[in-house]
Amino acid sequence: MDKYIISDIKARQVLDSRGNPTVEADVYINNSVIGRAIVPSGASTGSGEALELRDGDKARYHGKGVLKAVWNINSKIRDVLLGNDADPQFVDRLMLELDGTGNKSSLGANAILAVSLANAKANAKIRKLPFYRYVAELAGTTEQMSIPMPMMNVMNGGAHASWATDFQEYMIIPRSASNIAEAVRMGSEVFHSLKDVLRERGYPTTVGDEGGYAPYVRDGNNEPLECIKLAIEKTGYVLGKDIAMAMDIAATEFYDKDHYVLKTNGDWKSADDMINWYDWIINNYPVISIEDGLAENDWDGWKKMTERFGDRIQLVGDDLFVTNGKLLNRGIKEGVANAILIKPNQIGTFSETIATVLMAKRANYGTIISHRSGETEDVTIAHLAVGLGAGQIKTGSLSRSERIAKYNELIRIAEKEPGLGFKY
Ligand code: 2PG
Ligand code: MG
Repeated sequence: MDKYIISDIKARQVLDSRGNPTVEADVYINNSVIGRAIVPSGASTGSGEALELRDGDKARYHGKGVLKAVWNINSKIRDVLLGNDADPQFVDRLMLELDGTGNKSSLGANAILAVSLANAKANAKIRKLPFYRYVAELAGTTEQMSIPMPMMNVMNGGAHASWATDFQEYMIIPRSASNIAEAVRMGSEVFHSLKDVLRERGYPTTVGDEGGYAPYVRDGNNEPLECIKLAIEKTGYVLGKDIAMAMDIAATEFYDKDHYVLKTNGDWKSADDMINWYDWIINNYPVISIEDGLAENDWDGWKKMTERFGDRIQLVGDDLFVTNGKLLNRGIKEGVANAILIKPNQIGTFSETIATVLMAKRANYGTIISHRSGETEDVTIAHLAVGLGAGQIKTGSLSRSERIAKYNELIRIAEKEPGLGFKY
């Protein structure tokens, strides 16, 4: 057996797609290969997420610098890992022990994840495997590998677009596509038709953080659904059959103690009101997936919502589960949600991310590997989605290169692996 030893680690501060600092790490194995990873950053974050360490020095980057996290890598983490076996599980365990907190607040989840992913990628490289294949071997999912069906976020609202709408994401799912190139083409065509639909209504076509259009629509939260419907039909696709819709409500963002307060018009809504609203939506539009329809602490509401729609549509827990095995386990036991959004930086290590995906799969929960609203050119999530056979990916609109980079990587992977298709 070859021995794979960590021979060097180097981290630096770089920028994400919003122009905020984030952590990039390089991990060297056997003085020969380097794995590199950049950590993304969320805006609508769940309270249970692992801690993203920021400097808080108001004089630099408005307090958002990550030099402490970078220093933690270049000193503490490097000291512990250098000369050690590069096995990802082992490396992640060493970092968790060094951190010693429940939420990675000592070293920072951004520091830990950058090293964790960079190390995993270096492991793949030294074995001369594409990263998705290495992930599959490690997770035991080689037989389940597939190309993920994308959920494309063509209209942005909420915290990603200065509250143009209360609902955060309006997505399209090109479900009749037979391969990823076709899915991307369908998505791009609808995205451009949507531009015409919005122009006809006199709306600007500037985009939000994830590259979707973000107009302050006149008719509130339902109008984007109507615009997208028109765009799908205008492009010549059959609504629902060729292209379905999905939403991320991100309801935690407008939850206040025990009710929901819409920021666009001040309306108060109970969980029941929200559930009835979704009922109307899924009866009028081909919405087949709703993420964070209720807030992360509204477990009673979530239970009702799952009882009501759980066998009709996909109900995705994002802020609710924060990629955390303990919270997912509670969801499975209590019959809450039927799918989980997977964001490596919510939990903070490569191995814990894999464990959560495997737990969800065992419980027959849908799995969607996801970007963050603050992204980078790093395409690791495309590989995770393929290798783990997650089935679905959420990586933004059909504009802005940090989003497109993941679609482009999926096109390359599919070309290399003609035997892999959608398993969705
Ligand atoms: C979400 C994500 C990604 P953020 O809520 O699902 O779309 O947003 O990264 O801001 O949490
Ligand atoms: Mg979400």
